[in-house]
Amino acid sequence: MKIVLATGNKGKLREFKAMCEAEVMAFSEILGEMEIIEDADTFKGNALIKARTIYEKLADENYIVISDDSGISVSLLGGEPGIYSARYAGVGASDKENLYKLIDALKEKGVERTPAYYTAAIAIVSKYGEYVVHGWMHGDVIAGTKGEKGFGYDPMFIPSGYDKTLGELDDEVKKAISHRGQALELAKPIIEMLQR
Ligand code: ITT
Repeated sequence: MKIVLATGNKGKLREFKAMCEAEVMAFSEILGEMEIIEDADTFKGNALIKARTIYEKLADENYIVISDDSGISVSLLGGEPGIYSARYAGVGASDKENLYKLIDALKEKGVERTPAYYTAAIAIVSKYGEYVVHGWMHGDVIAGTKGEKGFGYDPMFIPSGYDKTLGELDDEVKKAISHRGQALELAKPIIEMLQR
């Protein structure tokens, strides 16, 4: 069984490749680039849409498809941007545009630092059926950026128990505590079972 990642996000791909012991490839290596409409109202729903779409396009029972739908939620903003994290500054917005839109939203509220959390839903689709697991990472967002590591909202996110942003902390730290890392720990036994 071959593992295919149903994501076009380079930051996610890099993290998955670093965290998975098994060999994984991006769907684009087989199918080329493709736009998938993510119109569900939950992380779980959107993760399933992505994994199902790629599994159906591959049309080969020898594949296990894994997707990740994720985002950041700020309590002060009623959970925004949440499932809209990738298009917070508009459809097709870059990571930087989304990041600065969130910084502006905090500045408008007059806060320098406020609680937030990341969510990741990982969906696994194979000939044996569908599974979804979740992971979370809590911390604070700041109204500015520090560091260049990670991707997306990482330069403004300080995980609980740390005094630096994910833009400053090493990849190994993020790998151990991240929403994606937590979800993948739950996904690993399922993937191993499907490969037997
Ligand atoms: P795929 O759907 O192709 O996987 P995407 O970027 O559209 O890629 P999502 O719809 O799941 O992915 O949106 C997730 C957004 O949330 C992403 O664009 C980032 O801005 C942000 N995000 C998720 N995980 C993150 C992380 O670990 N660090 C920083 N930002 C993250």
